[in-house]
Amino acid sequence: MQPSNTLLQRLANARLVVVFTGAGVSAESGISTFRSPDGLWAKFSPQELANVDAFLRNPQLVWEWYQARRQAMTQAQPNAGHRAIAALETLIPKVVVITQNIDGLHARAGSGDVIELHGSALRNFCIQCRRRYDDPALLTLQEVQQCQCGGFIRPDVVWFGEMLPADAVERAWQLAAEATVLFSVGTSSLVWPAAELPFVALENGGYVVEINTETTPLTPKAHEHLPFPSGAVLPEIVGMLRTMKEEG
Ligand code: BV8
Ligand code: ZN
Repeated sequence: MQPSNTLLQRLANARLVVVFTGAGVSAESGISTFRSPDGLWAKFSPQELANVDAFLRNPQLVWEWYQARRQAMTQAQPNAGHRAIAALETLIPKVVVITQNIDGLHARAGSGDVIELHGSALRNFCIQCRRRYDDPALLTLQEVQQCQCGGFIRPDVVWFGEMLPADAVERAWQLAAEATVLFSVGTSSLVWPAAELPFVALENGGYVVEINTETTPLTPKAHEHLPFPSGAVLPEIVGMLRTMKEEG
């Protein structure tokens, strides 16, 4: 599982490291990914649930799906991979996490700069007047709730067919273009436009390292593919980088 000398050298001299993550980085926290055999989409297709038409057609069903997922997220703990990503901040001048995940685990692990490209399951808003409903008590109610205006209250996540938050997109694409090293961790690299980020880094001279137990459409283009669980390989990389820095 040895990270290459090239990677360690690049990290030792890096100004900016971007860590782009997907559901795989939370798998070792016990949170289901989307495409694994027992994954979320094995039971339901995204078309049925993670889109606004599904919500309007059956708000209670979609609300219950998110309540079940949020329950798992709030009960889960950040894993060694999340913590290693947070520890990178002590070794590299600037580290930014750009995540597709909605579980909030990077922030809970201590990462100080997290861009949530697809929103957060820990926040809600009214589908009609867009009023925010961030009261944590809402996350435990099994019945979908209605706003005073009569609109249904929905999770603050980006559904299929919806635009990503413009400010998050602008900053994420800028950072990917400036990154000395971009890690792509635990993502199938299939959902766009997020999946474009590693290619933005590649086009701008960034060193792209994919950490994924499987291969993905990014694998052939990445500089390195580390086919190991993120919770094992990230602590290894951070440990070796720390030793390098201490030895000067
Ligand atoms: C938009 C939030 C339009 C909600 C999510 C045809 C071609 C190209 C694009 C499209 C197309 N048809 C439609 C589109 C667009 C569509 C899209 O990309 N569809 C895909 C399915 C083809 N995209 C959209 O709709 C986006 N919006 O395009 O807007 C528009 C344009 C203009 C104007 C108006 C509108 C919005 C997409 C966002 C959807 N929301 N999530 C929620 O979570 O409920 S998507 C969701 O799935 C994630 O956020 C993530 O982005 C995506 C992929 O999941 P991953 O995170 O990668 O997880 P996955 O399970 O797939 O993979 C896990 C990986 O980890 C695996 O590879 C596994 O091997 C690995 N792994 C597992 N364990 C470990 C591990 N690796 C390391 N260690 C381990 N331990
Ligand atoms: Zn409302």
